[in-house]
This record gives sequence, structure tokens and C-alpha cells, in this order.
Amino acid sequence: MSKLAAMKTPVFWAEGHPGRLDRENWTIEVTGACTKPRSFTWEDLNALPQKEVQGRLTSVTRWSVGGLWKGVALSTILDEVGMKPSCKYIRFWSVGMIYDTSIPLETALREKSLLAHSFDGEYLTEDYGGPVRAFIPYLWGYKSAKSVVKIELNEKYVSGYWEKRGYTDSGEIEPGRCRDINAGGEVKLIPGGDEVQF
Ligand SMILES: Nc1nc2c(c(=O)[nH]1)N[C@H]1C(S)=C(S)[C@@H](COP(=O)(O)O)O[C@H]1N2
Ligand SMILES: [Mo]
Repeated sequence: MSKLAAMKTPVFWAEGHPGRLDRENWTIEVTGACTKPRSFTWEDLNALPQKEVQGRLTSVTRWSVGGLWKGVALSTILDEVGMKPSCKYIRFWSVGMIYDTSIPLETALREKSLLAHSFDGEYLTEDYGGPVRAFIPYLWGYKSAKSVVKIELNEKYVSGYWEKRGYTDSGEIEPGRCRDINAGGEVKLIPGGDEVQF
């Protein structure tokens, strides 16, 4: 059992669970405001510099799970495709192209924003967004799209799956109670505003 599963981390698939996904043949298409649009295969992603960050995924439904996330910095991907100055938002699409969400470029360029493939030394399973998911610890978890197949570099903001259904476009973490999954669901208080650190 994966560590995320062992801690009983909730599994959210608003669009329905995608089933078995093929890690070795995974590709992520990057399009939009860039000079070198291209696809990244699993092999391509692994050939890029790998980054490990300690951070938390924090859901608007008030739980948070922390650990060591590993993958490729989003800034590396944006460099690779020759992002144009007109790019202001990064839009992620999950497998099946039903779930999407967008984040501001500034957030994508922050230190801990990743295309993540691992958590605490294990590859992410399908339940938790494997083979590759967005990991954006600075915003509510709905901005961390799972099993990403496409990334759009956009000039204008577009509301995503949950944003259209009432969650904020900013995804800013709000203060209040939050269950710490790493501590067996113990309720703690979070200040809000940026990444959650217990
Ligand atoms: N494709 C997809 N990505 C998604 C979601 C989803 O329903 N579908 N839920 C989001 C929400 S609301 C949260 S809190 C996290 C939860 O991640 P987990 O299911 O790996 O715990 O994934 C985010 N990414
Ligand atoms: Mo969430």
C-alpha cells in the first residue's frame, strides 16, 4: 500500500476514477503561449532535472497531507517550451479532459510548484494522480490537477472544473480548522494565505 493510502489520504476524482494508467507511455502535451510547443514523454520528464520539495497538499474540504514530493519544477517545463511574455496563466488538464484548473504564472514559477511523480520515495499511484500530477502547495488542493495530460499556457484566465462549481478562482488557502492527515486526522488551525506548514 502506498504511504498516502496507508495514511488514509482521501482520494478525489470528481470526474470519476480513470482506472489503470500506463506510466511508461505517459505523455503531457504543452501548448499555447510558447515558441516551442511540444509533448513530454515519461522518459523526457525523467531526463529533466528532478526536484524534491517538502510540502503539503491542502484541501478546501479541510484536510492536509505533507511529505516529500518529487518531480520536475514547473519553471523547468516553461523554460523548455520557450514561454512567451504574454503567458499569464497555466491551465492543467487531467486524463479524460473533463477536469481542468488554472493558476497564475507567478505561482507556477514558485520554488515548490511541480509536475510531481513521487511522494515520499514512491511513484504516485492512479488514486493519487499518478503517473504525473500538478503539486501546487501554495493554493487549495483543487489547483493540483491529477494525472495531467495537457498544459496550456494562456494569456487569459479560464475557470476550471471546481471554480465553475463555486470554489474561488484564486484558490487562496483560507484560515480555519484543518485535519492533519499525517497526525491521524487531528484537527489543527491554519492561518491561511500561503502554504500550510504544521
Ligand atoms: N483530475 C482531478 N484532479 C484533482 C481532483 C479531481 O477531482 N480530479 N480533485 C482535486 C482536489 S479538490 C484535491 S483536494 C486534490 C486531492 O488529491 P488526492 O485525491 O490525491 O488526495 O486533488 C485535486 N485534483
Ligand atoms: Mo479538495
